[in-house]
Amino acid sequence: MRHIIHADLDAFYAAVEQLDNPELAGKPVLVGGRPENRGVVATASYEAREFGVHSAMPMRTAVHRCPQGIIVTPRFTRYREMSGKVMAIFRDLTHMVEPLSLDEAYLDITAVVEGGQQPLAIALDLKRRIAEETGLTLSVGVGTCKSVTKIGSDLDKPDGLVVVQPGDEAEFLAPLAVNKLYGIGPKTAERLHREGIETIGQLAQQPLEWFAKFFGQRAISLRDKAMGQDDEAVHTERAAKSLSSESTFVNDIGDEAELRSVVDRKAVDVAHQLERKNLKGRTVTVKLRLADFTTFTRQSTLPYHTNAEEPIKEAAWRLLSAELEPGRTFRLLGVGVSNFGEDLEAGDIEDRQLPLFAVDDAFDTFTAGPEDK
Ligand code: TTP
Ligand code: MG
Repeated sequence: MRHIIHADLDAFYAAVEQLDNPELAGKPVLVGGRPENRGVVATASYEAREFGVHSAMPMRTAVHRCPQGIIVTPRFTRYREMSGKVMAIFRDLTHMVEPLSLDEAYLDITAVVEGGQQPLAIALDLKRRIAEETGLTLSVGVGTCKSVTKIGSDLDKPDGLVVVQPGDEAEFLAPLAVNKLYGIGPKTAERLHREGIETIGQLAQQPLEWFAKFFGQRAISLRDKAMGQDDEAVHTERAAKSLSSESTFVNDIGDEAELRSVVDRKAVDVAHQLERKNLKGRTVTVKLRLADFTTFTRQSTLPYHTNAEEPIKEAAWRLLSAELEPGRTFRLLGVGVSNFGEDLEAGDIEDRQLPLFAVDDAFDTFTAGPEDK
């Protein structure tokens, strides 16, 4: 049997701001872009959440709901630094840590439990260390599988602690709404409601054939999760799946020539990283942050794997130039390469003679999303 902790810091960006500026302690803090720049809320302190403010809300709406809210511009470098301290404390407890974002991780504590410590004592000790050594508060879910602990850490926030004893998983999940299950978004929840299924317990009672019809490929995995029996391991030290290089500018850049030279530098940097690691990739991604902190990525897949500078530069520039608009300025620019592999027939020289782009361009957009997610 596994013993797992899911740990997630409370109101992370806002908590760091309150920690660094004691005048903000106990006050409604809105971290994000300015309302006049059409900024969005990255996160809000719990004092501000009482007014109905939440992540990804336009700052204009947030200010309307919570006029006394204090707007703070995000400081990503500082958040990354604090995240490093927190993850180091996690790794001091167990080397089996799977970070999910800057403020969130799964910890496999099986060995610690087998060494004689109680899961509850381990969790309390972890919360205390985080508080004492960083000044932040941590919410923790403890249990025998990932899906249960992830729900647990969220249930009693802030400063939460939920321990689900072995054997109690299904009973713990049963009364909760289906949308709490990882993998069930609003659309699936709506489809389930139409079938009369509101709770995880009602879902777990359905026969396997029903799951297969309703969820297709995901049937087994979702059934296991609904029953509190998912068998997913905590994945540590994943091999790098992408390499990237990014810069945040002191002054936002809008000038085309200047942007082009930044893209070229970032592309060369990534190409060198690939070469040093003896890797080639097919997918080129640019990451962009606008003046209002809206952050998004655009990507394009090459018809072959490469670590050559030119095709990466060209692909990145093509993606960025499609995003240029009069008056639009950029605060951050990054270039990444992923989708690693090797083409048997294509050497570096042949690479350059192949057509540059395939058609399966894809993109995803998120607003002031958590970094590195
Ligand atoms: P979360 O852990 O989702 O949120 P949180 O830590 O602020 O609050 P909670 O107590 O509910 O855990 O995300 C961590 C950080 O990621 C958050 O502080 C800010 C950032 N973030 C965004 O920038 N945009 C978003 O839409 C979300 C959800 C988070
Ligand atoms: Mg959090």
